This record gives sequence, structure tokens and C-alpha cells, in this order.
Amino acid sequence: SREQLGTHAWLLRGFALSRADVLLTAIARITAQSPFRQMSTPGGLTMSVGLSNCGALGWTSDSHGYRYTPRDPLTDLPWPSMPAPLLSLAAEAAEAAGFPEFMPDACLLNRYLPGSRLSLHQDRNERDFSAPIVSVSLGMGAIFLFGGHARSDRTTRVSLLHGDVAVWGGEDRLRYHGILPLKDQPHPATGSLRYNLTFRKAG
Ligand code: MD3
Ligand code: FE
Repeated sequence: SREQLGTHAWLLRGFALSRADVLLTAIARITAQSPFRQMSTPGGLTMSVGLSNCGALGWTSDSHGYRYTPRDPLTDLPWPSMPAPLLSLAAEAAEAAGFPEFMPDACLLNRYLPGSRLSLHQDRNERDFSAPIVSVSLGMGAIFLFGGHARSDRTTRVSLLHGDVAVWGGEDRLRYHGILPLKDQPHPATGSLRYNLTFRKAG
């Protein structure tokens, strides 16, 4: 099913469900090389979410700021390449939401434990905001906050469940968004974990 969240924002419920095992296996392989780690923010806080990346570019944060890099600062190796099944899932979801030419060069992997959260933010470290962002949720459910173009705009709550895929483009691409602290509601596929994959054209 296809739920409209904004003019150019769509929630594709269960779009990744039949491919969840393949995605979880890919996450395990990627993070065997580039492990999940808790990054620091320029403000001096430690993120509660664990992060890794695959693809030509990976998003990182440290005391100096946010940026995309071709190498993992933890291993000094290139980020693991983007597995073909991930790339095709992202392209198919984008097409289903009206973005037929999506070619992501970056996939951010987020790992949430009970209590992990992501405070309200915009995704604006990418070079070109005309490309959409595709996000895939796996494991425990989460409550997603979808806001406006100012931090103080009111937010709506959307539950994101195992296998859900969301696509954000056009005027919705720069909306504020976040994830409320995760409840511990173990999922058969992942136990007390939630994974989110976000595909972007960063470079
Ligand atoms: C709406 N991740 O990694 S995915 C992020 O579930 C991030 O881990 C969340 O926000 C997560 O930056 C939310 C859904 C999402 C991703 C990007 C967006 C929603 C978005 C960009 C613009 C508007
Ligand atoms: Fe975000």
C-alpha cells in the first residue's frame, strides 16, 4: 500500500518485507567490515544511535562537523560497496513514489537500541536536494516525527514498522524529522534492535 505523507513524500508499507532477510544479511556483512559506532556531534554530544555506511560516500559526524567521506575514519578503508539488492530496492521504491532515475551513492545504516532516539533535524549535507531520500525500516517499530520547514513547526507522528519504506523528495526533502526514544518491543527478526537504511545521492 502507498500512504501519502506530503506532496512528494510516500510511505510504502511492507515494500521491503519479502527482502528483509537479504537486507539483514547485507547489514551483517557491511558492519563486519565497518562496525556500528556511536559518533560525536559538533555540539559535543554522543549520538545514541549506532552508525555505519556503505556505498562510495558515507556520512560521518565528529567534533568538527557533519560531512560525507569516501573512507571510514574508524578503519581508514573505503566504506563497503553498496550491495546490488540494496541498490535495486532503493531504485524500485523511488520509482514507485515518482522518482524514476534515483541513483544513490550513499547508504547510511542506523542501529537503534531501546531508548535510542534521533532528535529533530534536517538532512542537508548532500550536494543536490533534487534527489529524494529512500529509507527502509527493519526490526522493532519506531515513532517517526514529521515536521515542517522550521524546527518549531508542529509535527505529526507516523509509526514505522519492519519492512516499511519511505521516500522523501521535492518540497518534503528538507522537512524537519526525528525518531522518538525507542520502546523495547522485541521483533522476531532482530530482537531488541531497529535498523534503518537511508539511501541518498550525496555527491
Ligand atoms: C524526511 N533517519 O538518518 S528515516 C537520518 O529512522 C534519519 O533512522 C531516521 O533521519 C531513522 O537522517 C528517519 C526517514 C527519513 C529520512 C530522511 C528524511 C525521513 C526524512 C529527509 C527529509 C524528510
Ligand atoms: Fe534524517
